[in-house]
Amino acid sequence: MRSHRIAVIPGDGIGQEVIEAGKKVLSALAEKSGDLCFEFVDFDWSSQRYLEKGEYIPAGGLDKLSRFDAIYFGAVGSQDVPDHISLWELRLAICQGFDQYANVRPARVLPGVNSRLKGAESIDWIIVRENSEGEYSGNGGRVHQGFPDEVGTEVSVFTKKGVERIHRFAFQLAQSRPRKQLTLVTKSNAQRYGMVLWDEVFFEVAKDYPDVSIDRELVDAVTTRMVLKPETMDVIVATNLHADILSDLAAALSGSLGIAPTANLNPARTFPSMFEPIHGSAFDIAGKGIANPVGSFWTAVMMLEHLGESTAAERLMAAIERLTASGLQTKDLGGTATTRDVTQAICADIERQ
Ligand code: GGG
Repeated sequence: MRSHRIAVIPGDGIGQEVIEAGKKVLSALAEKSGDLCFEFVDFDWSSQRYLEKGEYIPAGGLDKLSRFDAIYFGAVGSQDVPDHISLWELRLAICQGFDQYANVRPARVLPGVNSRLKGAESIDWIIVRENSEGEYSGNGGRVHQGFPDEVGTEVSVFTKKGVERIHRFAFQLAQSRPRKQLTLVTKSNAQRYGMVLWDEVFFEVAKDYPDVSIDRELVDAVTTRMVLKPETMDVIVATNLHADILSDLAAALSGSLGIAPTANLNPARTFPSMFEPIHGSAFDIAGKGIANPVGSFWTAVMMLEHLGESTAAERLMAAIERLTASGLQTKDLGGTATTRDVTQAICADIERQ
């Protein structure tokens, strides 16, 4: 029996609902396989906890988390806590604390899903988001607060080490795909220091991967290319902020933010990696039972792949595709199904296979 210890952090809003659904699906998969099991340990780290106890992660929390095989995360964000506190105290504390520098975001139109974009069937991208530095370095400050000459700075930091490792990761990922194509996203026309280093290191690393075809696109231009020529891209590497924005666009073009998954990888495996749907806490629909759990199921597929459970990952992905093809879809995809309907359907499918 292969057993995996999974730390579960549902977090805020619909994170609670979709991660509960994901656990059910993973348990159904384990039960069906007979030789696989998951030990889920729940953590109540959330904005609710912050409001009650003044902290998202308790003392020693990251140390405890470091002993798990993977982390299954929901969402963070609350109307009652400023966003810069919730994001930095929970999601970024884990991503940066565990050096999960490679954030991987696939985008594809699943069977039966309608995109508003003509030609969207050709979307088959993986966006690689630098996940440890850049615009999210936390380097800045505020002085003269409350006075007319108040100043706020937010300084992006690009280190050669940080840039090289994410480009290398993106090249290796592109190399593993049939089209072997990698697009560098940049803004080095306007930002002439960090972004120029970002570009220079990319072209240096490219020499080690001659079989990968490359191109370079400014971040503003790449948005139009994603809409007008989606078939021309494969793997896309972008900075922390640029990739965050582009992946929301990619998810919307693929049908809905509700289906998009993410892996926050520590490729060296010195710490556990963290898997989460791209969407946030969506408090406008939280508690209504209508959130789309497909993003958390696809996220579970990425977690299974990372855990070396490729057969289970393929089985789950096939079940997700049968589900979307069946037309049983939540409101974000134009349907009327609830989170529970979709979860029950996929568990039943896994049981039948
Ligand atoms: N599951 C993703 C999530 O909760 N995201 C919250 C968020 O605000 N993310 C912004 C970011 O990571 O840049």
